[in-house]
Amino acid sequence: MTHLPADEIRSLFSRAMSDMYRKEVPQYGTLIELVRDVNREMLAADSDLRARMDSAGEIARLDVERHGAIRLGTASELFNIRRMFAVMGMSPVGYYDLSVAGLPVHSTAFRPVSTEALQINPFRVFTSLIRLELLEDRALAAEAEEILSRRKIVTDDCLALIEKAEAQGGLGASDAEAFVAQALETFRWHSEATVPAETYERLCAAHRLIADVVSFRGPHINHLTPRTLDIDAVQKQMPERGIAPKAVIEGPPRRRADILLRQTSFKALEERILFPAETGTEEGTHTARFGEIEQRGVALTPAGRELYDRCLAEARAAAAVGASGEGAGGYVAALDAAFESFPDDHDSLRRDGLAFYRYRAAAPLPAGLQASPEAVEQLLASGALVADPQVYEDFLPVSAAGIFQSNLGTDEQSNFGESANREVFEAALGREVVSEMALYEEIERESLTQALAALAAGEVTPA
Ligand code: OOG
Ligand code: NI
Repeated sequence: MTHLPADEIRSLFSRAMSDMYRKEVPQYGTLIELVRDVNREMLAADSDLRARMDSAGEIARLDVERHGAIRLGTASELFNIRRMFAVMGMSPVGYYDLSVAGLPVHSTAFRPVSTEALQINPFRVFTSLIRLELLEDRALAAEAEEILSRRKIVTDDCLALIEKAEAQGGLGASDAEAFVAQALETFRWHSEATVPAETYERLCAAHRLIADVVSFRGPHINHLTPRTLDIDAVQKQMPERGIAPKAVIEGPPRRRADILLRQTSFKALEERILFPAETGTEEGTHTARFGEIEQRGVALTPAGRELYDRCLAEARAAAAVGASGEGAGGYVAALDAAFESFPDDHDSLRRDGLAFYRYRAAAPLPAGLQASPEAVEQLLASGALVADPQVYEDFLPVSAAGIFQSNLGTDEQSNFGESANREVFEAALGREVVSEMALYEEIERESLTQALAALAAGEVTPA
């Protein structure tokens, strides 16, 4: 039997998710249109950018590129979600400890890992697991655990299809369609809480994230984020379309050679929900779902990341010192100043070993040059070899914490103490998380080997 490729199942799923979220949160549709308009203008105005993205195989993915986020309650939920995403060719990449930012969760990102799969559709889901063990109120933690033990977030039909996919190594077209429809159910919004208002209030008092997970039937998708080529332009135009963004853009400052990830969000909606009551239901409100945009730049090596973390810490410390009345402008100035020492062109980033690239053969080997690793600089200078920046496909814990905080509806800062626990997370997941650095490194190494072989053999892939 022929299987539908996992990459295609992922594309179907990400489209279905986007359609569902557009109906649930109309502002998301507005944001998608704004991002599409800005991207089109950018690509029309900058033919170099267009040509570069086109030959790197990155134009097609831009229009469909999204990431979403969900929050889970138990180890077995994480286990089954991992199996569900595997059917769509998505693996857990990276471990993010958010307890450092006062949040009772740890997370991973499910995403495709190969260059080809990323070019088809890089759909990612930032997935957090709440950590009831960090709650001081042990009785409440036990109550939350009991409530969670009663819910089933994956439908029986979906589980059956996951098992079938695991047994057969994939799904046929009609099974894949049924799987997508069933999987979507897991992420749907439910306006009926499963707990009485009084329980919800106590969960909120422990932490709003805990209430968001424990009080509902399933892990509603809480945002879907399109990728823009100019986040400053989108941020500026958001108010014109009736959307109010948070004050500062998370991540690195605006640069000529974009690095990592810049993100901004609009505040969570206050939504009407119904609590079960002794007689009938009782009305209340909950804030969980929001909108976000992002701009992605080049992935950094461990050395580049260390430099990034240092610059960011410097900017945050400087902005905190001079914070009185300066607002977002003060932070932006501090950020620009702190990143002055960070090289801002791709040749320097590459030569200094700060960022990851993907190599390709672009023109025949010039006479007198060897297709060897020692000749890389000359081959690049001659145009025979091209180094495309590898897009950063992952997330940033400090930025994620900022996004979480701005959307909890309060600026609550709990102190859970730093307590990463990757072993517990991986035990729940049922496998180890993939190292993102190892992935970028392998893509760089493999692409260079292949490009040199192509040059040596006289096979040049036309751009
Ligand atoms: C996830 C927040 C993190 C990002 O883009 O860094 C995130 C959440 O609120 O569940 O989505
Ligand atoms: Ni996000």
